[in-house]
Amino acid sequence: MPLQTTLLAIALAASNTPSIPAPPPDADWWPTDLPARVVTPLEETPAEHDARMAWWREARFGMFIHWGLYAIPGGYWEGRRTGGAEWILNTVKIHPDDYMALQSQFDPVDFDATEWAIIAKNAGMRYLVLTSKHHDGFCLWPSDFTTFDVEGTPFERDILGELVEACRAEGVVPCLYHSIMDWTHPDYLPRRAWDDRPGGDHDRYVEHLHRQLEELIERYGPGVLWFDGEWEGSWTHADGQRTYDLIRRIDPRIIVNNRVDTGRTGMAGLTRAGGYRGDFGTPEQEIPANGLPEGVDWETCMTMNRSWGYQSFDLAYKTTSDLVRKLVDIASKGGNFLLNVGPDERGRFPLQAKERLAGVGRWMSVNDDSIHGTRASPFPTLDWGRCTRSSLPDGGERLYLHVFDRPEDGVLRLPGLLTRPMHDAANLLAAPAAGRLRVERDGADLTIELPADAMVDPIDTVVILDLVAPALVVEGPRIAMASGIFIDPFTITIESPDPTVQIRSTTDGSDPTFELGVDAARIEIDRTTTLRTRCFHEGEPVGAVVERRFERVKPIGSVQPFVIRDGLAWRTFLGEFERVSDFAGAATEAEGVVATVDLSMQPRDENFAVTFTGFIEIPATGVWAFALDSDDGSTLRIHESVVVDNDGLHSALEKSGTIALEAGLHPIRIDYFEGTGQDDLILKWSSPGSDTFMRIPTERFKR
Ligand code: H79
Repeated sequence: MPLQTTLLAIALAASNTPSIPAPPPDADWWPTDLPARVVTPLEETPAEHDARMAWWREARFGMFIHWGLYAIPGGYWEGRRTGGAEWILNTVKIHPDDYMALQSQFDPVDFDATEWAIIAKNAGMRYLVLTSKHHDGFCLWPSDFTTFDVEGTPFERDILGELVEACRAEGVVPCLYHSIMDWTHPDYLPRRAWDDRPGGDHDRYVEHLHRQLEELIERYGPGVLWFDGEWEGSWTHADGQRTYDLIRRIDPRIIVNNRVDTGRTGMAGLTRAGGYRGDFGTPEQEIPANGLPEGVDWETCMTMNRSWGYQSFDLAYKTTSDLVRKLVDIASKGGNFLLNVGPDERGRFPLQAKERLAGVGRWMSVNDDSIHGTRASPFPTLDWGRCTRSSLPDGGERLYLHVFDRPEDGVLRLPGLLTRPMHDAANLLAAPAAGRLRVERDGADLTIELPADAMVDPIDTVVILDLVAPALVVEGPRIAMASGIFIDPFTITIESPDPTVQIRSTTDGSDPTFELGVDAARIEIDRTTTLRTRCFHEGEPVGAVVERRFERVKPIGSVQPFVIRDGLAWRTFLGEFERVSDFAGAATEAEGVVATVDLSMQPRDENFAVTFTGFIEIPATGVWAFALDSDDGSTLRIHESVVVDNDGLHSALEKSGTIALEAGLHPIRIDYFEGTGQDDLILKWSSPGSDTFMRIPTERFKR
C-alpha cells in the first residue's frame, strides 16, 4: 500500500474503532469520557494525561499471562531439564527452525478464556496483560503479517480474541504484552550466535512490528500495550518515539509502558530523565524502596513462582500471605502490581497458582476498598504494616491502616500525624459496625488501640481512620543539601513541611529546643559544622531530629606532569576476581591506551580486570562529584585516595563520592573487574553546584 493510502486507512480506522469497550453496568471506574480526538503525547495536557491514566491508577492490581509455544517444552529439551521457560530458545541455543516446529504441536484443548477472566476478576484484578507475542516471535492471534501464529497450529482458534472478549464480559480491561526482541523473525537483528539464517533488516522489522501493532489495536482495542526486549542495541530511542507516537495516534487512550523506548533503568525499571516515551515505569521482580517521587506511575511485575512461562518443576510459589502483603506494599507506595501466571501446554493454570489467586481474592473480597482507587501512604514507614488512603467527599481523607504485625501492646502508632481525626474511634474494614477502636493523641502522634481479638485477618487486618483533612505527617525539616565537604562559605535553606510547623536548628551539636534553637530558614555555614534541626508544632517537638555534617576542606593542588598526551593507559588481567584488591599483584595480560573509560579493550567476556591510569583535567576549582556505574566491581582513586568505592561482585550498580580539587591536572586511577554475566563500566562527573552526573568529555583524560 502506498504511504498515503496507509495513513488514510489508519485515520479511518481510528475514527470508527471504539477500541475500549462499553463499561460493564456496575463498573464506575471504567474509562468512558476520554478524548476521542487524535493527539500526540506532546500535545496532551496534564489533565488529559490524568484522565487517560485514571482507570489504570485506580486498578492497582492486574494479571500477567505468559503463554506461548514454550509451554510445550515447559523447561525440558530433548529429555533434559534445561530450565529457561519462555527463554528456552536462548537458554538451550535452539535453532529457530527447530523451535518453530513446535507450532505443529500446539493444541491447548483445555483453554477456556472465560475461566481465566473470571479467575482474574475474582482475585480482585482489574486488568489482564496477555503475551500477544513473546521473544520467540510466536503470535497468539491470527495475524495477516506472519504464518508463525496460532492459526497455523492444530488449535487454530484466535486465543487472543477469545480472551479479549471474555475479559470485556467480566469487566476486566484486556491488555497486551508485545515483545520488541524477536528471535525467529527473519528481519530481526541482532541474530543469536547459533542462528545461521541469512538476511536481517532492522527497518523492515520495525515496519513489520508497526503493521502488527495496528492490527492488534484495531482488532482488539487493548487498554495497555506492554513492550519488552528493547535493550538490544538495534532498538533506538527514535524507534521508541515513533512506535509510541504511532500507537497514540491510532488510539489516544492507550497506555504504553516505558520499555517501548530506551529510557529504562535496568530491572529497577523507572524511566531516566531525557524525554523518553512511556507512561509508566516497570520494575521487574522487585518492589521499589520508599521515597519515590509522587506523580510517577509505575507497575511492579512479578512471578508467582520463579518462572514467567510454564515449568512443572518450579514449585517455589510465594504464599498467599506474601502475595497479599506485596500487593499492599506496592499500593502503599503508589504503584500497581502485575502478578504473573504461566498456563501449561493444555491451557490450564497451575493448581498452585489457582489456589493462591483464590486466597488473594478472599482477602480482596473484604478489603478491596483499601486497594482500588487508593493513593500512596503519607508515612515513610510504619513499624507494624502499611497505609493506603483515599479522599472523602467532604474534603476529609480516609486512611486504610494495614496491620501485618499487631504490636505486642496493641497500640498502632501513627508518628507525626498532626491532622485531626473525624471521630474518636477507628473501625475495622472487615466489620465497620462491630469495631470501635479508641483513637488518642500522644503529642505529635495519633494512637489506635487494637485489641488482640480485633486482629481478624492474620495476613493483613485493615483499620479505617477518617481524618477531617488530608493527612499532614511531619517527619523532619527538609534540608536542600546532603552532608558533605565544602570549600567556600555557603547558605543552606531549611524548609518547613507545612505553614503550621516551625523549624528550630542548632550548629553546636546540641538538640534543638523550641526556646533555644535558632529560628532560621537559612543558615550560613562558614566552618566545619554539624547542623541539627527539628520541626515543632504548637511549641512541641514533632518528628525526628535531622542531622547533617558539613566539613570545610582545602582543595587538593593540581600536578604538572612532564609530558602530556591524550587518553588513559590501561592494563588488563585475567582471573576470577571478587574484589579490586584481588588483581593488585597479578601479571599484566595486555596493555595499551584508550581515549576514555570504556571496555573496548576487554580480553574476554568473563573473569578479567582492567586498570586505567593517567590524569584528569579539572576545569574549575571546587567540590567535584564522581559516579561509577559498574557490573561488577570498581573503584576510583584520585591522588591515591578512594573517591568512589563500588567494589565487590554485583550487578549494575552506581556509587558516587566527592573530592575538593583545584583546577588543573590530577592523577586518577580506575580499577574494574568482571566476574560472570553482564559487564559494564561508566564513569561520570558532576561539576561544583550541579546535581546531575554527566559523561566526562574525552579531552579531559591525559597521560
Ligand atoms: O517476559 C518476562 C521475561 O521473559 C522478560 N521480562 C519479563 C516480563 C525478561 N527478559 N529478560 N529478562 C526478563 C531478564 C533480562 C535482564 C537483562 Fe537487562 C537484559 C539484563 C541485561 C539485559 C534489564 C534490561 C536490565 C538491563 C537491561
